[in-house]
This record gives sequence, C-alpha cells and structure tokens, in this order.
Amino acid sequence: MKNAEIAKLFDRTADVMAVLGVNSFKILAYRKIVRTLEELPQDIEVLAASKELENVPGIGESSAEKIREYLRTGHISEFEEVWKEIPAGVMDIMKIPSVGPKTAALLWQEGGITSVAELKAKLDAPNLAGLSKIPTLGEKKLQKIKQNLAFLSTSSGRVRLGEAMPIALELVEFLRKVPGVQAAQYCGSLRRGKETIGDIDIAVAAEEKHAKAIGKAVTKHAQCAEVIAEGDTKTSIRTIGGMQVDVRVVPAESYGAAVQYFTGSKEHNVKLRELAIKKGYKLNEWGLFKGDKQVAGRTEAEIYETLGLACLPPEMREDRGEIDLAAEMWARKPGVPPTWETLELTDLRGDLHMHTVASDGTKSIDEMVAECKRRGYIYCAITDHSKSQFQANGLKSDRLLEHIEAIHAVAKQAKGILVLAGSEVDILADGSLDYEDELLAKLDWVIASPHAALSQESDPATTRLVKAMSNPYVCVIGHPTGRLVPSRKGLEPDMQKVVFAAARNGVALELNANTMRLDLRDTHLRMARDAGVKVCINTDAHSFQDMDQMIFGVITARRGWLLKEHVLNTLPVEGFRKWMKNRKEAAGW
Ligand code: DGT
Ligand code: CA
Ligand code: CA
Ligand code: ZN
Repeated sequence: MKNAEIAKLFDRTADVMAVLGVNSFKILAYRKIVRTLEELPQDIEVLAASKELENVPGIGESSAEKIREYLRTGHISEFEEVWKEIPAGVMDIMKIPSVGPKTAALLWQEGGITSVAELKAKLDAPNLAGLSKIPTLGEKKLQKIKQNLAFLSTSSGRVRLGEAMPIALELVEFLRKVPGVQAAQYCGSLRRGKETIGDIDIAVAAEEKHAKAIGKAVTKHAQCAEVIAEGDTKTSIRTIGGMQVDVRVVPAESYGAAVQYFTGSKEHNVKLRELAIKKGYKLNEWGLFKGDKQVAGRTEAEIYETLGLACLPPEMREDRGEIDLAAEMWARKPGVPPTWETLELTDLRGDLHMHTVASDGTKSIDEMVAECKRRGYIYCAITDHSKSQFQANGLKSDRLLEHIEAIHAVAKQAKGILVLAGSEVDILADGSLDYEDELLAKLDWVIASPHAALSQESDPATTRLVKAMSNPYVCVIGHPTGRLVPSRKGLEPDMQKVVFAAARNGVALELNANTMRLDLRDTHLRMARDAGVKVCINTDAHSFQDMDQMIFGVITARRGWLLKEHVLNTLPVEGFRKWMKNRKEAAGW
C-alpha cells in the first residue's frame, strides 16, 4: 500500500509551505489529508482506480489528481516545485524538538542558517553569534534549542527501525526485479533490528556486467531524491525522507560473505575475523579463504559452519557472547549444523494491550476483536486507559464498570478467540495504582504502566515499579521505562531489581512492540530471560495499522535472545489460561 508514502509527501509539502508562511488554508487541508491517508483502511491505489478517491473525506479534485499523478509517475511535480523553494537543510532544522516552521523560517531568512550544522556552530559561538537579536527568537528560546540539539546529537541523523524498514523492503523488492539481479538483501543495523538506523545497506548478487545498470536503476527509483555516489559496484543515494542507502553489487560466489560482512555488527565481525585467523583462514567481504583458495562465501551459513559455528540470527550479532554460544552449539553435535529456534511472528497467539474508542483508540471493541481474529490470534485483551490519563480520555470507575460489561458481551459472542476485559492502569509516581483494588478485581487482565513522572530519579523509579508489581492484580508491567525512541530517555530504574521483583511475584514484563517505544529494550529482555521472567509482546494498538508493529517486537525479542518459551503470548489458550490462573491464585485474586 502506498498510503503512508503519499501521506509523507503531503506532510513534507505542508511543512515547506508553513516555513514559507503561505496559504495556511492549504496547509490545514494537506495536514488533514495526511491524517486521513494514515488512517485509511483501504488501499489508495484501489480507490484511485475509480471515482471513490474523490469521496474520501478531505480529498478534493486537485488532491486526487496529485495522488493519481504519483501513482502513475512516482512524482508530484507541483510538490517538487514547492520543495525547491527552501534549502533541504531547513527541513532538518524543523525536526529539532521545539523548532516549528516559524522558528525555522526566522533562522533561515533572518539568520541565514540553512543546515543543522550551521545552527549548531552559531549556538556554540560567543553570544550565540547575535542570533538572539532576531525579533521573537530571544536568548531563552535559543538555549532551549541548543539543549534539544545536544540531546539529538546522541541519536542524530538516525531513523527509527519502523521508518527505515518499509523503505528497505521497497528497494529490495524493486531490486529483485531489475534485470541481472540474482538476489538482494538489506543488511546492516536494519537486518540486526537495531532500534535506530544510521543508513540502509543493501547487498545484491549479480554478474559484473550488470552492476552499473543495477546502480543506475536505483538512482532512478522514486525513493531517490539525491545521488550521493555512483561507482562501478557501489551506489549511494539519499531518499526523499533523507535516509542514505548504500547498494553494493557482488558476484554470487561472494554474496553470502558480503551479506555477512555488511550485516555486522562491526564488533561481531572483528571477533569472527579473529577466530578465522586462529583457525588458519582469512575472512573478508569477498569470502572465507584458505591461502588463495576460497572455501566459503556463497551463503552466510556456509561461512559460519566452516568456522565451526552455528549460524545465529542477525539480531544476535552484537558481540554479546553469541560467538561463544554458536561455538558451544556446534560442539554439542559436531558435523551437524545446529539450528537456533528463532522466534517468529507466527509464534505470537494474541495481542494483550489494545485501546478502543472508549479511551484514545480509533476502533470499537468489536472491530478490534474482529481484526485480531483476522490476524489469526486466539486471544486478546482490551486495555483502555485509567482515570489519570484524562488527556487520553481515561475511564473513571463508573465508565470502567460499563466497559467491562461491554467487553464481556463481545467476548460471549466471539467465536474462536478468548477476549479479556482489561485495563492499562497508570502506575502513579509513588508506585500506587490509579484504581482501587476492588475495581481491579473485576478485571480479567491488568497491565500497569508508567505514563507520568518519567523524569524521576533512578531510585524512586525502581521503588515505583517494584511496588506496582506487589499489587496482586497486576499481570504485566506495560512499557516499563516509558522511553520514546529516540527522543525521551524515560525511567532508568535498577533493571536487575525490577526483573527479580517480577520473577518473585510471577508478573510478566511487556515488550511494547511499537517502534516509538521498544520497551523493554534488548538488553533488559536478556535480563528477563536469564531471571525466568515471562515477556509479553504487545502492540499497544490504537488502530488496525498499529497491530502491524508486532514484527518489531519479535525482532527486538530476538535481540534479547528470547525464544518462544520465554514469551507469554506464544502459549496456546490452555497454557495461557493456566499462567493466568497461577498468577491469580498466587495473588489470592
Ligand atoms: P548504522 O548504519 O550506523 O545504523 O550501523 P551499521 O551496523 O549498519 O553500520 P554501517 O552502515 O557503518 O556498516 C555496515 C556494516 O559493515 C557494519 O555493521 C559492519 C560492516 N563494517 C563497516 N565498517 C567496518 C569495519 O571497519 N570493520 C568491519 N569488520 N566491519 C565493518
Ligand atoms: Ca547501516
Ligand atoms: Ca552503510
Ligand atoms: Zn497503551
């Protein structure tokens, strides 16, 4: 579906127009189209094939024409004209928190700043290089921007996993159809499933004679906004969203070696190369060699196996002990390539954290349950916000009681799926919960999550989470740190203590799969695994599309070495019921 990518074009155009300070009516109209497109359940391409497109609220004749132009040509010429009116760097400035279009316009037009680097230099210069003299900017505002920039620089230029993945998938799918291409695979941090991605690395297998044309095809793709470098076998582009993509073409006999090398991590590769040397080989991106003779490299597995290692999933290749593990696995059954039972998306049997229109979701109970069924889930939980979340329309006690009844009514009708009446109860700053125990006892499923007071110190944060887990009705702690990728650190509790408390109380910990959160993160998950704590992978869906995020939870779980047995919601219904029963009995529920 091209809905999201078209939404991005309208969004970018609205941003540019806002900086230019023109025609606010049109900006509002475009913003509305962005929202509409993002939430539209139907495929825009299907709608565009008929007159139905014009019937979508917010989309008029001229926008419909633009959408059709994009579907036809991969471009919207009028938008591209508008984009040309401001330097690309000004758009990056707008991405700094606390800088809106007005500020970006001032910095550009009055301060002559056209890139984040220039802005940074001026903010670091004595007296802010006179920027504070610009009317309405002021010292205070500039200091705030400076702070935000400093925080951003730790994650600067990096893009969330969920944003990079669709671009990579689109390019790989495209490349696989280019004449001469035998195979194509995204590598790098993206294949390892890191929470943020610096650039996208793609390896392509093809004969040398096709390499140039393959590179050329990439530069002609609709995603390409700028060609950074065009060589014989390597091409780098910048996408319309600003991501760098490196594409390398290698012969088939080196393809596995290239995929292995460019998947990394660098630290993993260094260890692997050392091991190769120790065993009398030489390893590089072209293959594994004994003297001058290539002994492996057509496939990735071949390289690992020749070195006496199990070929572990890319998500584990972070030099966190995986090479030792791979060697142990091999040693257990010499000669037989051992397999790691990688957690797969299809292992997930239910989504246990979902919102509806009762709080801040966009769908009804019925609709969410039907969507879960459509996705093949056999259980799910409806968990709207509790009363402190007034901005999210959290439920006061009386509304919660009605909501429980409504969920139970749906549960009764639902066939082939267990529907739980739950709640996402706020953990208040002191660790107490947002509802009385009496009310919690009426629920089937309780997630307790921190939402407010997320900048509290480490010690009170630990106490807060541990106390929440001592409440007998709590089944799982939702997004335990409350961090946002990449902009909010969230709580920094003593995670070892939190994990031990979870183990003691038989409470599960959530891996919130939304790529804005990925919370618990990979290293924390590894602790949970080691302590025998069950992890529950949930999407925290507020819409149907949000449910697609489950895969990113699975990927992050692999980074924490989790297997199916470590994940609560891989259990069949009976096993899951039994876990709940144990939890409830232990808690005297
Ligand atoms: P990123 O792009 O910053 O999110 O992270 P990566 O891991 O994708 O890093 P990138 O794009 O700089 O390089 C891709 C892979 O290439 C990296 O994961 C491992 C490999 N690589 C890059 N530089 C070196 C190096 O100096 N030595 C070794 N052994 N491998 C390297
Ligand atoms: Ca990369
Ligand atoms: Ca790269
Ligand atoms: Zn939630």
